[in-house]
Amino acid sequence: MSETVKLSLDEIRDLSLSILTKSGFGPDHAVAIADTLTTCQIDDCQSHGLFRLFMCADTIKAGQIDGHVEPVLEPSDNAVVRVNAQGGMSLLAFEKALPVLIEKTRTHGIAAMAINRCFHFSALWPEVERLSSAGLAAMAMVPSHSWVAPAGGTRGSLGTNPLAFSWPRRGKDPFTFDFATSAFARGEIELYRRAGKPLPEGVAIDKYGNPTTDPQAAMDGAMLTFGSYKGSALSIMIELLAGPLIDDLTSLESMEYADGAGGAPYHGEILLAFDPAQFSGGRVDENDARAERLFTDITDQGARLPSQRRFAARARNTERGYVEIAKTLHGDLQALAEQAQA
Ligand code: NDP
Ligand code: PYC
Repeated sequence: MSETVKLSLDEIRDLSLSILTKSGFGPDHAVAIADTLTTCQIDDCQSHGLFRLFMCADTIKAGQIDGHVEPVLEPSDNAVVRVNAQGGMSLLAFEKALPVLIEKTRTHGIAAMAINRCFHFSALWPEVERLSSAGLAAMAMVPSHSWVAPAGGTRGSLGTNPLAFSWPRRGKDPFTFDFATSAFARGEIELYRRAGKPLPEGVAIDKYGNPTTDPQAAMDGAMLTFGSYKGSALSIMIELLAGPLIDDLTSLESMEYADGAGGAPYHGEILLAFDPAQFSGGRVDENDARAERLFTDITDQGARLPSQRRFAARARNTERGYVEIAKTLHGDLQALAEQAQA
């Protein structure tokens, strides 16, 4: 980052709350969103921290979202928790359904949460880490807009479709990963465009199907999946599990629904949770130790576990009591706060 501005942890949350409420989100949604953005910014997740306030404000401006609507939990006597966001942001729906998912996972050993009819803009690791901090292993998946070409294709059919996983570790940070199945997240490409930096090779094609490193040409053309046909197949799986399986939209359908309006995509999300106590054949401690042996074997080679950078950022930023964000981003956020008020 070139020039930076220091914001205290309270300032991150206050700035988020102020922009969200002035933009038109009711207090419950504003708090759920501001808490997630603050959590992400403390971990130095630049593409899904404060930067995402622009997407939140654009979503309200596009006129499709209800900033005040209450999510509705559907009654269920099996291991599936369904929560209907009713056209609001996903995060409040997640908060409402989380205790039920934890309870059902402890009852059945495995349970799922389907969030339906939601606008979605956020990173998934804060959600799977809420489950791993309750001692459960968890996965989350979500489609987005059809910005991403399938392997061998020339136009967007798939979303950037993140996959997140978290595994609880006693007395330690969990093993967590969370990544887009596109080579780059859309938010990352937007950050490259803002910084005037070229993309690496292999991230996108332009609207004529030619490889490009120009972020704007990439956004006008199509993004590529990571790992060629492997990332492409994972991305299709996410479309299916977080789309038709749960009676919600694919990224193609989300793009059609938006009909050119800006803001966050509109679709569903699926989370799966596993209770190790019920899968471990009464040998939770031994099996935990075997998982730890694997982590040690990895780190002993000098390889790092995913999320180590994030946990280090969290420890550093929490200890010193502030985060650093780009001065240009801070200026743009202040302008957004003023516009939202006008
Ligand atoms: P990154 O490529 O930044 O990171 C992906 C994961 O890989 C992280 O867990 C990261 O850990 C880990 N990692 C990175 N480098 C290494 C390494 N050398 N060794 C081991 N692990 C490593 O993620 P993306 O840009 O793809 O995604 C960023 C965020 O965007 C995610 O949180 C995702 O949920 C969100 N997103 C949301 C979408 C939505 O529709 N809501 C769509 C797409 C993305 P670490 O953080 O410690 O570096
Ligand atoms: O970064 O790809 C992305 C993204 C899409 C929706 C929210 N973030």
